[in-house]
Amino acid sequence: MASSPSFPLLLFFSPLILLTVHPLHTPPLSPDASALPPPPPSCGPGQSWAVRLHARLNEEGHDMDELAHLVAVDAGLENRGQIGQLAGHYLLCRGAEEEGQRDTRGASAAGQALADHPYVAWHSQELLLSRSKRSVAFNDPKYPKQWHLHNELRAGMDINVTGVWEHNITGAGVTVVVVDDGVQHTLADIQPNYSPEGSYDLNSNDPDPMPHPDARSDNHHGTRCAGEIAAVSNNSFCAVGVAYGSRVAGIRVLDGPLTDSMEAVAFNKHYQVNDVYSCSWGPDDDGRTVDGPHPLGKAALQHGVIAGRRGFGSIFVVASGNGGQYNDNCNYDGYANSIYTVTIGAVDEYGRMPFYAEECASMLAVTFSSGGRSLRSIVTSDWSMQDGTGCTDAHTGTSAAAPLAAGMIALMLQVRACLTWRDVQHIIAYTATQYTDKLANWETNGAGFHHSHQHGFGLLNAWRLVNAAKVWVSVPFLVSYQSPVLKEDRKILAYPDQLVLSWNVTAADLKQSGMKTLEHVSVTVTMAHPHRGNVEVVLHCPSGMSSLIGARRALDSDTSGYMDWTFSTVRCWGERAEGQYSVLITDHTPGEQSKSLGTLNHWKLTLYGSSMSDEEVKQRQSLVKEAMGGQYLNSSFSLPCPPGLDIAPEKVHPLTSNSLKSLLLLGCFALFWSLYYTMEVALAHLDLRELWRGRRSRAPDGFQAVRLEEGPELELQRVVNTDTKVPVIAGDVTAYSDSGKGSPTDSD
Ligand SMILES: [Ca+2]
Ligand SMILES: [Ca+2]
Ligand SMILES: [Ca+2]
Ligand SMILES: [Ca+2]
Repeated sequence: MASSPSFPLLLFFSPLILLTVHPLHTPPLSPDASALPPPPPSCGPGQSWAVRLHARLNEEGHDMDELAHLVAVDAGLENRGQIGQLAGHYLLCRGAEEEGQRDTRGASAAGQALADHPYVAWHSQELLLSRSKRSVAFNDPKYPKQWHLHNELRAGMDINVTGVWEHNITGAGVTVVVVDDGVQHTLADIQPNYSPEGSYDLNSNDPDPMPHPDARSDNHHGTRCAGEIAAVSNNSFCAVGVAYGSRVAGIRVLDGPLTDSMEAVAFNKHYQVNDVYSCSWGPDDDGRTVDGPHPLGKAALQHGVIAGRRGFGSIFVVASGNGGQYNDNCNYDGYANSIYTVTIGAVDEYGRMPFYAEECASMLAVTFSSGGRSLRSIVTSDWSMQDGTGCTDAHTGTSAAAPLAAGMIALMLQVRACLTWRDVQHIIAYTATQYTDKLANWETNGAGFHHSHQHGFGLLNAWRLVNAAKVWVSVPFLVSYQSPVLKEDRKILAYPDQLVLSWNVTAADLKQSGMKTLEHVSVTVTMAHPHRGNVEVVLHCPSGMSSLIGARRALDSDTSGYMDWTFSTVRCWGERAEGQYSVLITDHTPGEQSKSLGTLNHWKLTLYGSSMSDEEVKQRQSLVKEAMGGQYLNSSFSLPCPPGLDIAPEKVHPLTSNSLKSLLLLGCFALFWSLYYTMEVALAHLDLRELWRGRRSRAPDGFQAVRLEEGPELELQRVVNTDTKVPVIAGDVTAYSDSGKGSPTDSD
């Protein structure tokens, strides 16, 4: 604090320093600029007067600066020059020589002199104005540590959300559901925002997704994700969620054996209540698994985007996976590959790709999470069971990234509730930001979108997402084009040679669907190879944009090749659909340059897109760019929203084993009761009544037993017998292992 006494002095003299230094260091731009030094902004509280000179003086041809000087001298003040761009307005200050002798008498004398002065039309002694920065301040003790919301250390390395909150956009009216190992909804940071209507427990088949204590004390995962999304603000407890005004629900499904049918139920659970499904889990990230949703899960994802959210479509957010250290790649993860999901990867607090992060061609965007040992992790809620305290600063992995994206999508849906599931993906592609990271191989596609396998379209930016959402008109409906299954039975050539497959999509091919521009492009392949991790598959779109859809994976020594595995890419987003597509397949098996070890049996190409022309893509790009100033958020601007479909209430499936049992019991009970009642009426006048009363007294017990069997809600039971696992949709299901417990995508 040694410098503190000199600080006010420095401030005081700074105008004089400016006055003398300025001409020396800045060559005058014009004679005018050199004549008048810039006026200092202020001369201390209560020590300045703003005056306006009579306009007629100017009209009479007087030099206003000179007159202002005369006025200042008459009032015992100093002229500090014209105020900004206001002609005839001057700032007059009490002189430096009066420092230390200032008193109110001197001040009032100056005021009186100005009041009496013939040149002065108006004057005012300036008072300090109380103005607060429009920055959000919370009393939550861990908010200062939530760098992903406001990174003071590294500018730009946060989700840029505070400006959105200042516009009172906090996710109000939107429900995000965390599909995970439960949500401890009794926590102070969760309870006020908890949505029991959107919640369910599929592991215990009851409506309450409360996590269960477990041997490893790790069923904290869902609660941590829920806190990132909707932790309550300003409650003096722990942290703040990205969408702290949204509601958060929980579907408990990861704490026990997971089946395809359970997954299917989870993806559509309460889908008129839940808007966004946050899924921070997926197949094993071991660098050799090729798996994704099975037939029922796939059907449920598809049904969710058609019927969820009154037909606008459920938004499924999935984490790209944590297998980075095993060379894993999210193109081998069917949840990430799916066109129905928003695939989100992670970057650390520097924006760099962390060791655990997976990359792929279907990555839509990235957001923040943990990094190396010395880097900060995500501060969020925690369960308070077992070792938990209700608050943690150690949430990690792509698990922590996906909920941040889900929260940002909730903010978008508040400003525009009728965004479809595809609008959300489009807006992410249009607004995610590109930046420098040495691991990112950015490429700009034919429609002007930048994409990297590591960072998708870039870093999610809440401000940009919400401003674009505000002006976004829904894209035309989804259309697709599928090539025939192309039988090849060709040898996969060894590096540096390659097997080249191509398919030309003509204008006539697209005429029926009306597709003009692309969204996802998928390639489904069946190939035989003794070590499939050595095979590399690259797709070239007509523009020449390349996607590494099948990356090499050193640990994947599987000998069965691929059975109808669908790889997908978002890298041709917005490009023209028409033209020639090529698939380049290379065998990188070391030392086998001369041999052909594998065979490509057959493949097909699927294009997804819409009738949007490339002109319209450009128009939307400039509209989004134009909206980034925030002018639409500031104004009362709003686009009309269609009402959405009237979707029938969720079907309760009557023919599950549990419900059949209940029905049977209910039937038996009804039969018994009617028999009893008939007999009682018949025997009413007989003396045997006492005997029957004895039986009747047990009836309430019987009744209660039936009530318990009925339960509060009949659920689709998980199918235990695998023989009954009938695919409800035909077609491409990859060779899959029996689904075990999905792995939460923590990095630890
Ligand atoms: Ca429960
Ligand atoms: Ca809080
Ligand atoms: Ca993975
Ligand atoms: Ca996806």
